[in-house]
Amino acid sequence: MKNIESLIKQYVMKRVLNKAIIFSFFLSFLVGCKKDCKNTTTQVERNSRYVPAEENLQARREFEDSRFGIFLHWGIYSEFAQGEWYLDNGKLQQEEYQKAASCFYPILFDANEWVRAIKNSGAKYITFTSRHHDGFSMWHTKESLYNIVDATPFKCDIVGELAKACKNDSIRLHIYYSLIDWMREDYPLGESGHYTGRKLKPDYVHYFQFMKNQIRELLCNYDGVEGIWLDGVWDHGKDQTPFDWRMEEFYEYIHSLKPQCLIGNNHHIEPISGEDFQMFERDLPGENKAGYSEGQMISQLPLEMCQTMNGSWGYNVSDQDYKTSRELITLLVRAASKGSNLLLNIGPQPNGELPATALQRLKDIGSWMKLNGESIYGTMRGEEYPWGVTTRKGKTIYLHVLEDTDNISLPLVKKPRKINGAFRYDIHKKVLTINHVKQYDVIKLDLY
Ligand code: H79
Repeated sequence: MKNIESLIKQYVMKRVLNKAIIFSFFLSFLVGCKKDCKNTTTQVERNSRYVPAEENLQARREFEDSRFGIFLHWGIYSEFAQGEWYLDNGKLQQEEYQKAASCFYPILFDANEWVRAIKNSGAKYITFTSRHHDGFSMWHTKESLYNIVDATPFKCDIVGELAKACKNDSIRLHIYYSLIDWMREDYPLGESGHYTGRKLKPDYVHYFQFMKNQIRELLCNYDGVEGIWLDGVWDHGKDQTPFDWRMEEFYEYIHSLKPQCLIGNNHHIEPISGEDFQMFERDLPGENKAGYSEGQMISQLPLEMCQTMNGSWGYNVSDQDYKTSRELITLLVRAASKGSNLLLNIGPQPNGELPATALQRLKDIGSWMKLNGESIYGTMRGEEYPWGVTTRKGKTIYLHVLEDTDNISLPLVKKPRKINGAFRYDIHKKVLTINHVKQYDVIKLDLY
């Protein structure tokens, strides 16, 4: 039986869990510590042909400092409300699926409202699906009539609206762009998209040019597109003759248009020359629970893990399995402690609204970030301990206590010249008792 005192302690603990604790040291403590370097490359990676421009390196630093972004999967697939793979999963015919375009009219869509809600969550960037595997373009492309302006009654350039809203609210915009196309004849059929009934006239030279033209539109016609997020390389992962996506050429083209544009590719392998950040799908860097990151080494580039708020990317009406706010905040903290951004996904509804639960989660994360953002933004990766994780910035170590515990131990790598003090971040300036300093190798803190 627990006594009353410990019950009270547990109650208090639950209320303050996830609150960061500042623990600050003098610089001398950090000298010689391996972890004291940013992930951002300041020089060209070994064996790399790509030399990032100065403005690209600056963009990498800003991106890395931002630590938190929101992923939006929105397209005509949202109308079927069964996720973004429904064309393939549902084995739909092309002609039937396309009818969704003719009735796409998201009457409640307001780019400014989306951006406001996202900004208030503390996120610093948005990654938006300009074109998913179903090949439907969410901007007024001249490369195909299968787009939001020419093929829907809505006739509103969604990428354009978002770009304006992001600019107004000073939030970065990245663009998701699928390398797969389940509708076009010239896309060489891979492992997915076999049931659409389209004619197959594989012509990668032609398709590659189409993609380049589309990317040029996205980068040059809209102000403020600062990143390209590519997806689909795995579609040709099992080809007998390795498929040549000509990605390095693609990257060169992108950087020739906009040197500062950050390129990432969800190919589930280590970055190749020309990429500016490394991404991890549904896993923290170094983990492979979702099964996409087997053997994927962690590079020196900025890192980004993407994860869903519920279990789906595109709106899925039957998926109410949302992670709790606490789980999402913990994920953000853990990502930061791995030196990684978190790109957290929302699937907007076909009526143009963000789901109410997603909005609530954004609010909760925002409240937490207002108080504790200092321990996340602009931090470097830290360490993992039984009680939680750390992040670091300059002379400060932020301790994120994620487990119920009354006291914690922080092993020190090097003897600090002086310890300034340990503060409970949530109740400012309350100095914690340092119970035990044994030759400066372990510091023990009583939390209550
Ligand atoms: O946009 C979201 C997803 O639609 C897309 N990436 C995220 C961000 C994505 N979908 N699937 N994947 C990434 C990887 C899954 C690959 C598989 Fe398959 C699909 C494994 C089995 C089915 C393709 C087809 C590879 C093997 C068969």
